[in-house]
Amino acid sequence: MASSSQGRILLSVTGYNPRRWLELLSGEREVVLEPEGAEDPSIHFAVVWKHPHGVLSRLPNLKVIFSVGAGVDHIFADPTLPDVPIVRVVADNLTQYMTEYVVWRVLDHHRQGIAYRAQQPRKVWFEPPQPPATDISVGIMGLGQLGRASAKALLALGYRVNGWTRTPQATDGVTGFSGQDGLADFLAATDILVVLLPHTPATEGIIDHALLSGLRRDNALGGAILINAGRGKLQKEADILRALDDGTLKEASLDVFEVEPLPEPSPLWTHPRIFVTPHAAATSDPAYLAPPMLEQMARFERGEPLQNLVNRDAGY
Ligand code: NDP
Ligand code: OXD
Repeated sequence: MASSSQGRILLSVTGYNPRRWLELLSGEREVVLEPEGAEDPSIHFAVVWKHPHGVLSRLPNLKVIFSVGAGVDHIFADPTLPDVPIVRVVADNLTQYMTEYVVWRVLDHHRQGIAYRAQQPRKVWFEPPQPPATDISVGIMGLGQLGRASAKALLALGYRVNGWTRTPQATDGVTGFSGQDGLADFLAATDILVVLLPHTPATEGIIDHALLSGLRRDNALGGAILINAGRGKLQKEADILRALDDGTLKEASLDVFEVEPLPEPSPLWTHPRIFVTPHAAATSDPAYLAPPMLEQMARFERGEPLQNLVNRDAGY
């Protein structure tokens, strides 16, 4: 039940219908749906996804920004972003979705899903080479909340797993590499590349032809595979197409794109060796994410520390 002493929430979501967020958040607090609420001094919290730039800096008493997603590049894109703490999503439900996506895409490429889907309409009865998971190395760029859980699931299936991070990390069973110095060795030991990095100035455009050329293609799968569920701005799509055409890459699964929704004329839609999903690897389900967000607001008002804070310097 909303009380007048509580800070109000500005809900600013673009790209999808905010109705469920509105219903759930307003069960406990007063919520103002942007574009209402400009300059409202009683708004202390903003819950945002791709908010219009400028709306946050006009709130005189804004205390905390909550991202409805794990990624916060959509928040840092605002050049007028006020200097208040930013909380991002870390939730079992989201992690579960991403783990399912990664395992699904790795298994599908490994078990020749693309080849079989091409064979079936032609009624071809042919079994391509089938290496065991233990002969395949999956390299995960970004071993954070989502990368670590995906690594654990892949290890349980028998894959060898490498991880690449900004700072050195130790994850059970994962061979770790970090920084620019570790990148070439990480790629050279990787057959299937899974990208779960945030989009920051340091990672923008990192998935280019030169990087893909570093992957191990003389491998049990007959070529290197790319799976990107991090952000579209990490990848150079023209380079991915070139890499598929010149044999640098065998296949790719892409959930995220330089421009979203993926424009209708994009050749990625129809490439026979690319599997496209519409930024759906791990959906933010308000039924799971709104309650902990409200709990954090209550904790903050009791003077307790916020959890899952974004590091502004690192940009994620
Ligand atoms: P975390 O912040 O928990 O982890 C980020 C990881 O990336 C860390 O391991 C970090 O390294 C690493 N990293 C960051 N910058 C660099 C760099 N410059 N060089 C090397 N490694 C780097 O994020 P999550 O795991 O929660 O989420 C990752 C991303 O997944 C999100 O930012 C978002 O973009 C994307 N996402 C996509 C979804 C979808 O549906 N497609 C859904 C949810 C998230 P270190 O360990 O050293 O800090
Ligand atoms: C996220 C996303 O960042 O859905 O959570 O992309």
